[in-house]
Amino acid sequence: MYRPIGITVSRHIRDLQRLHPEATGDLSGLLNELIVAAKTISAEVNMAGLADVLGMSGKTNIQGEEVQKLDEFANNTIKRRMARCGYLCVMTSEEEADIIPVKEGYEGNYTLAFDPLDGSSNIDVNVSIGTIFSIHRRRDFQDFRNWRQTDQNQGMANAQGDEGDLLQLGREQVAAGYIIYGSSTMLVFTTGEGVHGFTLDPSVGEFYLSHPNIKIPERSKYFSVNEGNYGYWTEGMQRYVDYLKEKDKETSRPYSSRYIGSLVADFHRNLISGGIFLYPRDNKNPAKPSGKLRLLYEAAPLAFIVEEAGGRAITDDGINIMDIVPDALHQRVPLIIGSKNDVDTVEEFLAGKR
Ligand code: AFP
Repeated sequence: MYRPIGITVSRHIRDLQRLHPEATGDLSGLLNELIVAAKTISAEVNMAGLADVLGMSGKTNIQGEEVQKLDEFANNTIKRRMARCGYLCVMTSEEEADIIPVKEGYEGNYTLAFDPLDGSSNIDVNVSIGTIFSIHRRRDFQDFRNWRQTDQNQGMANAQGDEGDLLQLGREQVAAGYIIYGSSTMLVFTTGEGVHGFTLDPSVGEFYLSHPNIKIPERSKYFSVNEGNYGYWTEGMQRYVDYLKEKDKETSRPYSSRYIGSLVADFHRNLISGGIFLYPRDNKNPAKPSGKLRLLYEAAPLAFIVEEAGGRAITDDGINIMDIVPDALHQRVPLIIGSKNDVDTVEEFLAGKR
């Protein structure tokens, strides 16, 4: 069978590295290891109905949610592979209460925050799910690099990273991305040089560049929100969603509603076709006054991607997601993310200007 010669993700990563003559290749190596973990998870997800991997593991995670077997598999796959990859100093997972140290002697220059399987309540019903990741430099990046390049015998005070290395601004990310396990498996990521999408050819086990330089349409006609929570929202949020449903030809209203309940899937559709995703704070659950979604594992990495693609990501009080200083590993934030003009509009409603 004829196959076009595609650009593989590893070649694309090498090409990106060439743009930075000072690069050591560590970030490239890290991304390549992560991609191997993603392929392993993709293979398992594709077997979900056949192998004994559906259903609950019998455990509960830090969020108080029941852990699915596939969640656990994805978490362990990333954790075990990345702990010895040699490029990380510390990790954190949406599934684990505490930081995850790397294997001693394998400490590196970067940190990794990941949501191993986002949208896990959709696993058993064959709906798209995904893995999200966010990469920062360790805080003492330059010292560590110098130390590694010079006299290692002097010993570094602490080669392992700590929680402070993980609680960095979204704006400080050096790479972020997601893998969506959908009708095909796709990897979408940015290193700050545009957003690029790769589709997995399962017959050769390789990701090929299929969506170069993704740009999110400036205005859309889709909105994604769990409208079941309408009665718990602020008045500004209610008025905005009412506005989206009004008839007005000039602004292409009413918008169409599209909500999967799997952030990666909702975000991916909006990124490609245009759209706005909203998970505002609500007064339904006093234990979660800041909304549902997690800053480090969901909001910040997707904010980096959407900004690189020309869109915006803010909280429901207008703060840029990339500018929030995290104060806890599992911090939640209200999230409004998507096409630029749509985020501008909702911001006006929330600020009481409309
Ligand atoms: P699960 O991983 O528990 O399915 O949660 C998925 C998620 O974190 C995110 O992927 C969805 O956008 C959001 O929650 C859906 O939340 P609601 O079910 O409250 O709409």
